[in-house]
Amino acid sequence: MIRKVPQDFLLGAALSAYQMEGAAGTDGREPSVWDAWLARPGSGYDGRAASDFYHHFEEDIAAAAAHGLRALTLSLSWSRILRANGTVNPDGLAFYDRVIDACRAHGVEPFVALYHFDLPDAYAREGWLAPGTTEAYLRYARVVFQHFGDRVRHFLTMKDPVTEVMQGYITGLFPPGQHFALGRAVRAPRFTSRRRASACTSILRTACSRMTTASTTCGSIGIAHRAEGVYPLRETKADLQAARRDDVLTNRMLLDIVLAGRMSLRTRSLIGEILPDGESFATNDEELEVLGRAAAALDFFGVNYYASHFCTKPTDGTSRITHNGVGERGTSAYEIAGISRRLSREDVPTTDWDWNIFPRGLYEMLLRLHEEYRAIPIYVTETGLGLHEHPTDSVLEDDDRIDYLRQHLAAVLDAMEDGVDVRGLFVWSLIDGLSWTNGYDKRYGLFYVDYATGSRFPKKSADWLRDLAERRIMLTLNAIHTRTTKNAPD
Ligand code: BGP
Repeated sequence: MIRKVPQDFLLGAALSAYQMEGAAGTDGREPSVWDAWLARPGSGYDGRAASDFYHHFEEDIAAAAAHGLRALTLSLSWSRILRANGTVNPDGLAFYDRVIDACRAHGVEPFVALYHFDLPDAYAREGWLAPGTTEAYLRYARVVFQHFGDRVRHFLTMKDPVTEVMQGYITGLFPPGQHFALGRAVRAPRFTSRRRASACTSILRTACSRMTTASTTCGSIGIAHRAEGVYPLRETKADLQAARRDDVLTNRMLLDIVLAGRMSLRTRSLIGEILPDGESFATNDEELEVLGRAAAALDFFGVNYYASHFCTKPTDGTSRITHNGVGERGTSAYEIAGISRRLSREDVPTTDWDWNIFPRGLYEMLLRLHEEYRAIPIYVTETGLGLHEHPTDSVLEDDDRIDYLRQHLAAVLDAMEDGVDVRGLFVWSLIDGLSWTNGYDKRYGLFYVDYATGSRFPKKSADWLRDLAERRIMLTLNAIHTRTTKNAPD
């Protein structure tokens, strides 16, 4: 089947500061929580050098442009820009000036995320649960908007807070490394969303209104969430309940807050079901007013999508997580008492890291956002496939990645045909980089990075994307996304 990709559909790729920049102690960058986290005994890898984007950004951005990519999402490192003592580091701003100038020189639109997991270490103690952290974030946001607002047209306040919260408070795989702290997992995103969203929006608007002239346009502001399908493993009452409970924690709560600016009664009742005894959950009028204003002011929504999840009833009252961090298929386990146990389905292929490859989940999530929340422009801000890769003479035939991208782009085109306003797709990732919980052996890049020498070369997927960007025509298999199962049904 031949699919046409609209000319104005943005094809891009994504990067993040901590995973790619390296140069951890260079030009006054202060420590982030990830420096300390990966320095703990037995961690096995760290982000000190990463892909050295810091010294290779010109080459990387030029290569992206030469492969037809018209946009990049990149995150800024907060601890490069604002010091713990509250002063601005001019060298940090100067680095990102050079990056943004390189994007503009190559005709690549930068989508700039203020934050992608790398909290400055100065706020490690209570993290996002401490009011001081959000105050500091707002000071940082003000500096960023005032400095870059005249050149950057798209900002993201944050990438993927749900992953940060789930891994930080449930699985213990991210800092602060807590396990099964459900009360905190529910409080953290709500608390930070409220302040962050409202204040960022108003700061950006003020900065923009001051700068908007005949020759500049006011920037748009969005947020990206990992929004993945959560399905019952079987159509039984118990599995449906497990899927609903899993979904409220990983999708529904945040989608309600960010897109609707309130939590429906159904959402609140589901949160009540999963909270442990003694943990309360209440919203007040002030919070609802702020959330409502922030949701109405959101200009676009970013969807990060990698996999979907199939849920069944937990086996007993014990939570268990076994992380497959090395890519040995079939070694992972995920079960949260009182919520769900995630399993694979025989008919759904998985990656070496046990992630279900399920493009229909992306199609159905896009439809869900469109049908259940307000119509808002959507970008798929991350999607991609992690692989073990071993090139021969600077050639890497990553056909599995091409298949993955083809199927997921087809899912997006299907959703667009069904009325969803999707404006573009960013492949995770432009270059190979650090995978937070898997190190450097799980590669996602369109461009291969030799970590020993810093050299890069395009993989077959980069050439495939260049061809797609030029011809705007793609071959796909037939009917892979037929909408048969409702996502996390009520
Ligand atoms: C997303 C993160 C990305 C990236 C991706 C792949 O949640 O926002 O930064 O890491 O997941 O995940 P992983 O590296 O664990 O395979």
